[in-house]
Amino acid sequence: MKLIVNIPCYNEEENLATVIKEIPRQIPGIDQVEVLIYDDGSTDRTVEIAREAGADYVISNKKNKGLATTFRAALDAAIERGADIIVNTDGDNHYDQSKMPELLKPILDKKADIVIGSRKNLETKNKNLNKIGSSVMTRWAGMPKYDVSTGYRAYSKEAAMKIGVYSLHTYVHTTLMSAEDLKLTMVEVPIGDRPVDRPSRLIKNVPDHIWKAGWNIVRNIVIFRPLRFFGILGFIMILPGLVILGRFLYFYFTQGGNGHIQSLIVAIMLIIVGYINVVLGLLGSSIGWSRKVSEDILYRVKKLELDKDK
Ligand SMILES: Nc1nc2c(ncn2[C@@H]2O[C@H](COP(=O)(O)OP(=O)(O)OP(=O)(O)O)[C@@H](O)[C@H]2O)c(=O)[nH]1
Ligand SMILES: [Mg+2]
Repeated sequence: MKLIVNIPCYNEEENLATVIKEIPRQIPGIDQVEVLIYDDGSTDRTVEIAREAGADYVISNKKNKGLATTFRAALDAAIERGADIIVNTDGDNHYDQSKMPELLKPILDKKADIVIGSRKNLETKNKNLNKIGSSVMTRWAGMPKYDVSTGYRAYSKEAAMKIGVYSLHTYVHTTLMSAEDLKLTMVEVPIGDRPVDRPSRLIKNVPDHIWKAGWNIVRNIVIFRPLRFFGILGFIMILPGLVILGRFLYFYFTQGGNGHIQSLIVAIMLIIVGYINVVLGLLGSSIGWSRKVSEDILYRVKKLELDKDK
């Protein structure tokens, strides 16, 4: 059983050595632990520090491609290098690497496909943003109430091969929605986190992050729950449209058909736009089925490639 610990990095020269050295190399149930650094075009000494601190693999992008894109590439790179389980952690020393055995246990016990390291009871830097993200994901995406923003997670090889990353910003929300869509089993375990005072590499400023992450969550709700999203919007318009139309018809038949033409126009507009939303939901749902087929084909191709290399 081989574990590969992935660390996506963008300018992490300050803390990366501490993180790599804290990763336990002996873990019960695991025969081999390796560390893979995916450097995303860092302009500081991240690559040299990674090598000096004992990383087994260092892969570099020529230029910065963003966390979500690099995360998917890092999962594939770990699978190609023979990982049976992949743990993702961050390069800023935010997470306690000694909690790794607890993070792995549910996968080793075959009780989970993905284990989420939860900071629920702890003080985190972006606590309020995380709470908002979590509540949107619970209410609108129908997700259980996880710590949705944590990067400290373990993935079984099968889960890592299957999950989709439908984002260009952060991978944390899209991967959970994809896992839920794929009916993978997710388990949360409490992990420690440490305060980090270096500026975030991901969050340029809070409004920019709310815009990018918020838009990303909405887009993923449209991808994974189109009928729910457009259906609710549609009915929010169709129902008042019908009430207003009923009122118009009442006056039409009781008061001889004069007046109230504005309410007729509003009612018809609401009903038409609402109907378009329901149709969009149905179309989105059909597109969702072809996405599932494409994901399944991609998974089978990856499996064939792996078997060929054996
Ligand atoms: N590959 C890649 N990694 C990045 C990028 N931006 C940030 N990272 C890495 O992703 C991880 C998380 O980034 P952070 O800067 O710690 O994000 P944060 O705002 O602290 O968010 P949390 O750690 O989740 O609280 C770190 O290991 C970063 O080095 C990027 O553009 N590309
Ligand atoms: Mg961080």
